[in-house]
Amino acid sequence: MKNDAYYMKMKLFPYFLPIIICSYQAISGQSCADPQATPETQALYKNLYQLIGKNILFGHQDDPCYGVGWKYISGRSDIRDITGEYPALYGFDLGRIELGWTHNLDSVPFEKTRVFIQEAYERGGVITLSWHLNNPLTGLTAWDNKPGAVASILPGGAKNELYTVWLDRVADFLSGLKGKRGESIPVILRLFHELNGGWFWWGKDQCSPDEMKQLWRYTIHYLRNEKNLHNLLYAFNTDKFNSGSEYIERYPGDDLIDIMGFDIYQANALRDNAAFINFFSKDLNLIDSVASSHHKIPALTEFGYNEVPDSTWWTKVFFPTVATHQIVYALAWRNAGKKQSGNAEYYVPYPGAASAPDFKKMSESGKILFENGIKSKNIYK
Ligand code: BMA
Repeated sequence: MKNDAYYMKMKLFPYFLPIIICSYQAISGQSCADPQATPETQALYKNLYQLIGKNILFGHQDDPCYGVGWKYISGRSDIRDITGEYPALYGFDLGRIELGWTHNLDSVPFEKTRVFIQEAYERGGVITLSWHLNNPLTGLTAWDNKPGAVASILPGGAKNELYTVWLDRVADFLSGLKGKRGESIPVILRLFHELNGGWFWWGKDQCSPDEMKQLWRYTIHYLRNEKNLHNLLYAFNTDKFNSGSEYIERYPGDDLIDIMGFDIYQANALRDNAAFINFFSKDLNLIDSVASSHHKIPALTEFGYNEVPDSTWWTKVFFPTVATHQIVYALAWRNAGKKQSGNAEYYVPYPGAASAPDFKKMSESGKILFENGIKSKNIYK
């Protein structure tokens, strides 16, 4: 028999419902780390979270800027030339914005980046930004890996003031990203990438795990609270890694991070398809479980096989490996084309490239999303 207490509970249920839903969202990872995130940013997070295990957004660095054999041709994109569609995700880099330069380390003008971001957003695409910032201690490039730079920009350090000026310049750019209704365009900010490697000044041999965590906390706190930026999701990403404990060693905390990813390239010791698949699968398994235990979104934040010398690489190596995992996006690195050194650098095919037909075939799988697929997801609503 149902007693009075039962009926009382049923009466109060509607009042408790919002509390129940909010706690469920926090536990299930359905809300992003910034409690003040703009509605579009929250929607992006929630919708990406829903895609876990279902779809993978295909991304490309600098996609509308240039490709193999062309630069700044309106409407052009190597991905679009092959598939008829732009990618679903667009990567750009802020390196040198900190110096007040008008163009980045790869000569892309920031004014063009801003316009490309707006156009990508209007097409329903997702934007991620990396930042190859110079070494604040020496003034040399991001690859100047002498130790001490991280410590120098923390509060109390000799370069802390300089670093805040650099963050102000980043914040100016980010706050200028507006959609047609004047809303801020959401951006996935991928800071201090490949931090378990030793090649950048923020790398593992250049600072302690604690210093790195402090830098993350300081940076996000500054952008969120001092600069009032609430259109950002933050991506934490290592290079390829050997274990869950290596991955998490420099992770700053669930209250700061939204996306957990890693970068991997088919090169050097992993040049062979079998060796690459083996390592790649192992890291995908690890990222699946680490992201799921932290209720975060898993991603492949950079990948590539330079010049894609295997004509069936997309359907025989890349697709079967990623398709059985949880990552929601995969960002192929830039199609720099022929460089002055005579070497070429490109990670997605262009018309006439050996792997172009195979890439087109993969694009028709339905699992990997490009422009049309992402548009239909209404990711900002
Ligand atoms: C590297 C190469 C460089 C480039 C840098 C930053 O991997 O593509 O040519 O300057 O990324 O984009």
